[in-house]
Amino acid sequence: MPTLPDNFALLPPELSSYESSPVVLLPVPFERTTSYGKGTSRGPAAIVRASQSVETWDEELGRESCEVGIATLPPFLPEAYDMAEAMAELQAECRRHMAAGKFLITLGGEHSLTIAPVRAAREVFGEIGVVQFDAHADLRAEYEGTPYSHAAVMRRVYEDGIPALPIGIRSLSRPEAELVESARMPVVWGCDLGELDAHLDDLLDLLPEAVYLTFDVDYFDPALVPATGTPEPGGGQWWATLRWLRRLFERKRVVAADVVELAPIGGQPASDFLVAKLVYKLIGYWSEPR
Ligand SMILES: [Mn+2]
Repeated sequence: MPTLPDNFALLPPELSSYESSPVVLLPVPFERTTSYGKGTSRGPAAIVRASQSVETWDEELGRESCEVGIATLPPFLPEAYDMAEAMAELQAECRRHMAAGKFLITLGGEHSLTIAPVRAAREVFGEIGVVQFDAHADLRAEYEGTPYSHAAVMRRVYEDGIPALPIGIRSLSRPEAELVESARMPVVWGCDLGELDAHLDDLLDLLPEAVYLTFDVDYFDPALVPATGTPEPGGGQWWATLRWLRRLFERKRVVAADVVELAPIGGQPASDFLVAKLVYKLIGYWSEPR
């Protein structure tokens, strides 16, 4: 069987070269601190593979979003064993592409990696906020001995002084709940997603103009995305989520994004396909005229 190019959506060279593409995908098959189900290291390859079956015509936007140009980089894995050093390596890699003017979408990998592109984005774009789609608050001071755990990533963002809007949260510990309360974080709980249309604009107004989007795919209901390490019932649905994402890209300058925590299940391609289509939708919304 001929091997497929490792290229998102099987785009021809004129639509996927690094030089000519404003959108750059960075696969980061990074998995070190996952605590329950494993397999996020196989996420990026599954997303790229599934993307090769996604229709490039977007019927909602009435165009082929890929015509903007989408480059897929080779997978990047930090070499350092130490988590702080590994994240610094990834941060430097992300900063390079952001500073080159690219819209960088990092494909995880586990959620711990998000701190690297967030810090890179702040270096390059200055004041930013973070919009977090997630089932879990990820606000632990540390988890299983490391402050760089996937379960602590938004705590690092918080301690960096970066405001966040967490959406879809339905799993957290008592200390995390107490931090949400004391820091008055504007959390959109999973059970309140049904009312988000009425509040999203007001919530986005709380953030700076430049926003980093981190999308943990366990945000979705596990009926839609079972292929993730720590699935939680009662998550987001497809069409409503796309509506909120489109609004986010209309209202804010989304400077970079990541899509993390897909842990593919062999023989069940639905999750992989959904996540690939989600990435394509982000590119479509990003490239809409504002
Ligand atoms: Mn998460």
